Amino acid sequence: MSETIFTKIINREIPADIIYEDDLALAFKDINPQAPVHFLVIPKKVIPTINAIEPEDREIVGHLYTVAAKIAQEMEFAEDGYRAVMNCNEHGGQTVYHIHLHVLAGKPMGWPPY
Ligand code: DGP
Repeated sequence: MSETIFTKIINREIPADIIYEDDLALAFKDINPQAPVHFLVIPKKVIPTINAIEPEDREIVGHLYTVAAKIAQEMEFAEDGYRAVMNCNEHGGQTVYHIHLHVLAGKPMGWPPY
């Protein structure tokens, strides 16, 4: 599996503002925030895109949402609401090929997202 900058963040080879970590996942603030709150929840396992998710990854991928909701409760934006989204490949706007859940909050989100 090809590694990305997110592997370097997991391995503490480059700095990031890490807000949560467990055996399966890491969450850190996005370097280019698109909302008052914008962080990424990533699996420690390298999975390049949504298309590469295998059946055995179901627990890991589901866990990303559990982590997002836990942080939303802790940061007290769960009730107001938030956007949790994963981009896939070029048309999805993906730039880092290690799946990541964007969590955006702190203001009403627009829809459609373009
Ligand atoms: P996407 O376009 O969905 O692949 O989102 C990638 C996000 O990753 C983008 O919002 C910016 C963020 N990002 C890229 N490089 C870094 C980095 O080195 N540190 C942090 N904290 N975020 C990064």
